[in-house]
Amino acid sequence: MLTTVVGSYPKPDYLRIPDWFTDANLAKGYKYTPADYNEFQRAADKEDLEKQITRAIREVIQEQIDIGIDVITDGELRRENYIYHFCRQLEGFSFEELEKVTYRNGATTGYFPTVVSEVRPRKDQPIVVEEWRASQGLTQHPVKITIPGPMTIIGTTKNRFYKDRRELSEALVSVINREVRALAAAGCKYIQIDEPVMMREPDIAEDYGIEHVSRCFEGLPPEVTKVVHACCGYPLYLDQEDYLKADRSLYGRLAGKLDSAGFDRLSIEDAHCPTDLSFLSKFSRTTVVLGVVAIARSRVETVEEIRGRVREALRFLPPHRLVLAPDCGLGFLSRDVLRDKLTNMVAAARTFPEA
Ligand code: MET
Repeated sequence: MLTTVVGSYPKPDYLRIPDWFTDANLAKGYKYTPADYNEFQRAADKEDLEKQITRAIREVIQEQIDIGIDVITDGELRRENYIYHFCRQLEGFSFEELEKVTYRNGATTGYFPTVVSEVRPRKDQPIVVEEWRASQGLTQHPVKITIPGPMTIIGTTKNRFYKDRRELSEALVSVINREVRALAAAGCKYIQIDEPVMMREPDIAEDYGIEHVSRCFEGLPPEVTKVVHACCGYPLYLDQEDYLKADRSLYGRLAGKLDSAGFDRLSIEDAHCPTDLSFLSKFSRTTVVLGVVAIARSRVETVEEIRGRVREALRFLPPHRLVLAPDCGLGFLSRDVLRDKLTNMVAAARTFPEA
């Protein structure tokens, strides 16, 4: 059975890019905002930073290969987070005019970048293609790239320009689709759109959100694997148990629409809070990437425990349509813990023969 990761890795100590995981880990006192990153960007020695990024990416790529992960990423190591890194490179988003926002029923406050003019690529340049090419240049192993989806971008920014969120979503679809086509033309074989906000806004997901994600992938050749990631949300720090996850029963509600949207793989979480997996039988064509290790809990899942969840999933899905992964990005975990978790995940996967 195949394995993959969802994207992010913790940054090593020598790579001092501020991100919301560092915040989460060091935190309690220091609050990450995009403004901190603005400062960092202004002060950074770009050449030095690029060398550190390359070193760090080389290390995480090698680590995933050594562990035996089939579809690897570059750990998103050059990114402050999986959303803003993309938006910063677009015209239309302001990272200087931030707006204070309270969300998740008042549980979280953040400073959101604002949309202040038409959203389009700056200087007509692709955004993540160079980033992917640099990472892919370090290995023969295919590297998956991740891009935030329209609902997720809208969920962590403030629209001050477009008439409504649907119009902004349309603009984002066309930017993302250009990007996705450019990645395919450059030879990228695994493209993942991160769209966890679908799980927080199921009505919009059903109305047009899922359709917009499928339009982001329009025009791709069949050899490119289209992945959508939809977890139930990051906490603020490791081992936080009381955070407000999206409702997992929504997987069942959205399954039919997601299954007919044309995605090759749908990445969902299960490890943090295992529930009834019978909704998996609603997927008749999509491969499910099942989260079998929790990313915000330091306890390492055993091989037997993971095998148990896989056996349960196999009651509802054939083995060739099941891939194992962590619930989400790995940025909260220490390198030792995440290595142990991924090693157990791969060991469990190898006990299930491919169909
Ligand atoms: N690719 C992103 C990551 O690995 C997905 C985040 S979804 C909350 O962090």
